[in-house]
Amino acid sequence: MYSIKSFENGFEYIEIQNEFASAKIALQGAHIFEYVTKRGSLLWLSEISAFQSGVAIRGGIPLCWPRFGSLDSSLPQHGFARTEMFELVEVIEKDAATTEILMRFSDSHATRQIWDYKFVLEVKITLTQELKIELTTTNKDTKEMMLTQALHTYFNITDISNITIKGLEEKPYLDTLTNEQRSDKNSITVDKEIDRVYQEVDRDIILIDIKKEIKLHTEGSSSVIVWNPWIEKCSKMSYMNKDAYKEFICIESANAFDDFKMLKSQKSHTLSLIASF
Ligand code: TA6
Repeated sequence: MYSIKSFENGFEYIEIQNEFASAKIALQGAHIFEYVTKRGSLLWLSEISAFQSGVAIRGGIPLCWPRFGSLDSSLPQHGFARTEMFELVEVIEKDAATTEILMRFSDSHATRQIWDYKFVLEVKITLTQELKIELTTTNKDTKEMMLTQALHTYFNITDISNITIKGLEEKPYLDTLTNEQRSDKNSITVDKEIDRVYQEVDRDIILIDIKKEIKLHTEGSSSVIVWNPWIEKCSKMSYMNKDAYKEFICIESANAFDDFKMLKSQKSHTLSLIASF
């Protein structure tokens, strides 16, 4: 079952419940900010996140689109999709344990003022014992489109000092804190700020927490960002308590930097993630 709900300020979200999972998805940004199964809550959400028009929710899976990062100074950091209102196209309850939600966002006069392209952006979220999110961009313009994007997922963890990320060993990455290109033969552990853009990613990633193991399978992507602000950066982040860095790790399935996509007119590209735990 599902229903459309809103906070006191009118901020709308869809609440979904089936035999395996429950979830909450904001219409703004098609932003899933809660996904819970009997094994626990997969996504981290800031205790002081805003839920207001034009402000990105802090946590869950923000959509970075049509840009990842801030290289394109004409667009907001991580693009504009995460603060735009999506249309709820349909909710399909495929069976007692599987719910599909389709949401859509198209260009407008306002979007063309900041990014002069005609497009359709569709988000399909499938909720069952695993979470699947598919982000499909269709270039409805006559000119070719360059796209960078990310599913900027905040994963709930027990303690940042006690996680291991496997699957990125030996992969080249840009350390955005030092602007160095590096690689590391070891699995990732975190004991300070980390902000890395990995390339040539071609296998599943496993996030090992003391209470669960999360498997990430991505299609349509060969780049991944690993981010935790640690103490100092966390204290400067909007809508984040000072100790929030202990509670989450971002592992972001992306088409970022060298993994950008060129879309010819009428062509589409889908970036998808299946997270299971
Ligand atoms: O994906 C990592 C990152 O680019 C970090 O550098 C940090 O800026 C984070 O995203 C959060 O960005 P936001 O715009 O959501 O505050």
